[in-house]
Amino acid sequence: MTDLIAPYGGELKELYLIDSLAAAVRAQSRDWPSWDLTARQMCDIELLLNGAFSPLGGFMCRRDYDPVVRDMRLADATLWPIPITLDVTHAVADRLSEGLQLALRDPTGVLLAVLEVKDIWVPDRRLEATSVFGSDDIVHPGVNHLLNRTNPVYVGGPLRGVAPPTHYDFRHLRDTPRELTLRAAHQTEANLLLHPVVGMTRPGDVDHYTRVRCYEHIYKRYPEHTTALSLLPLAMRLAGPREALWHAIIRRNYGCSHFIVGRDHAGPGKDSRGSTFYGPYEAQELMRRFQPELGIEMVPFREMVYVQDLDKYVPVDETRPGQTVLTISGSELRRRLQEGTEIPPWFSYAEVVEELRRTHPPRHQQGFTVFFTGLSGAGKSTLAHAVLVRLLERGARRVTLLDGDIVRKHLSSELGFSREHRDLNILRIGFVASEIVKNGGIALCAPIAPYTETRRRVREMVEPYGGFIEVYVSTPLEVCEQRDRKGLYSKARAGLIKEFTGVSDVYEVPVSPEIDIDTREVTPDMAANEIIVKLESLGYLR
Ligand code: PPS
Repeated sequence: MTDLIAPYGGELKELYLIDSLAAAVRAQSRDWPSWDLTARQMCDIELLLNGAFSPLGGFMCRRDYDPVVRDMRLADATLWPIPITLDVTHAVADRLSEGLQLALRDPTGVLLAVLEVKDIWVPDRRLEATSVFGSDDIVHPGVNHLLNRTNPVYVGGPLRGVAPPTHYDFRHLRDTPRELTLRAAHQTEANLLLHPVVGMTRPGDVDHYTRVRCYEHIYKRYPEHTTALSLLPLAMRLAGPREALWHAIIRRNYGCSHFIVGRDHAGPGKDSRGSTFYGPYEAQELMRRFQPELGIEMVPFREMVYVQDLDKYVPVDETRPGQTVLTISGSELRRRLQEGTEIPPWFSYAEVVEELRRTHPPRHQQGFTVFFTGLSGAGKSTLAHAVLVRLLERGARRVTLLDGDIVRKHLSSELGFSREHRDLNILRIGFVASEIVKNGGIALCAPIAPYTETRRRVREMVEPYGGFIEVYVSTPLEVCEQRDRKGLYSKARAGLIKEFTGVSDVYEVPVSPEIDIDTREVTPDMAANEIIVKLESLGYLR
């Protein structure tokens, strides 16, 4: 036991109350304000409560948050690169004051922990983005989450844990830092930990069920008793170099002595100008600089490539001129999976490829959404119906039409046309469409959907499960107004309808829709054809 690695900060900060106190807190919590944790916060709280985020004892207050954002240091100067904060709405924050207890519940209402409120503030999230991520480009998933998804008010204070979040999946692979360190101590030969992140990873990533099944296959390839596999319910921020330091601290808390850092650790992909956010080995450089303070040794990995002549993988800078070097990038792999084309045996184990193929059927077996957007009277419903009929004529696919009017009757009957209500309406449509697509169906949606950001969110809800084809029905306002089939434009002009899109409310024109159709120029039949041809060329129909 003596060679166990000490937790970061010297002591494992497990924040759970003993059972009798937890029961008492649960009873008292009835009268306390309450907050239902978001998916991100569910991950953070699990790792705060089980000690993986030691030495943190709760969600950060400003005195820690400010120096962490600025200099990667807590108030007591301990190195800590990522803010761990609890973001809430103004409505909840207004009910809080210093010294109050805030009950933190999972999405089903189960009490997980209590936060003693010490600090409430509205952070400068743009400043946080530029400091932590080095950018405020919303193509960066971490920046996007921070600027568009994070609630406006932060609440800080120490936590007392009542119950750990419940997981029903892969229970045999979930360990707390204490359990994992003890296991390592008993199995002294075990020297490699496979520790995949299963909380929140990059949007569009392979889902965690598939990834864990792949890891289970890989794990079996290691000599027995040398390797452990355990899942880490972490919500990644994709902050590249800063994230590498954070992951190192967490791994140290799980008892690791060494930590492998690759070429682009926790990289967020390309920015909106097509360049990478961080330098190729920037994470390794930062790790090297702070290694003594982190107390965990980095094992740097260079980019590996397959050399055909040698039939083995070598670091890219050790290849010689004349050798045949083969690589398959992430996007190339996705392309091959989508098209059902070959994935060579040197790339991965057959059982892993098989696993990936099962969850990545070729596009013509995937579901997809055709999302029509445009002004009232632009022709969205007419086009959606024309496409519906084409798809039904072909047969073999299940199609659902979520027309604006139908949705407002059945799903959104209580909603009006304020920005907030329109957003709710569109997000409901997005939710239903994503469920349809997840199950291999086709969803045709035809709301006005006037806001770019909301349309983007719907795309993000659908794309993990299948295709998303945005059709901008670009019939100009004058023409829609002239047609005025429902007489709404004239009412809007007369001030009888408030917030009418195009007249007294904005319509943000799509910047890069997959298809743009102006109904002045084509008949509904021709337009439906164009859409069907596009779907065929993308591989969703054949
Ligand atoms: S939104 O913005 O996407 O939530 O709108 P949507 O659900 O598609 O509903 C649009 C239809 O509602 C009628 N209508 C209005 N439209 C825009 N602005 C205001 N204020 C409004 N009030 C009622 C209108 O008939 C729209 O139907 P379409 O089929 O688009 O013409």
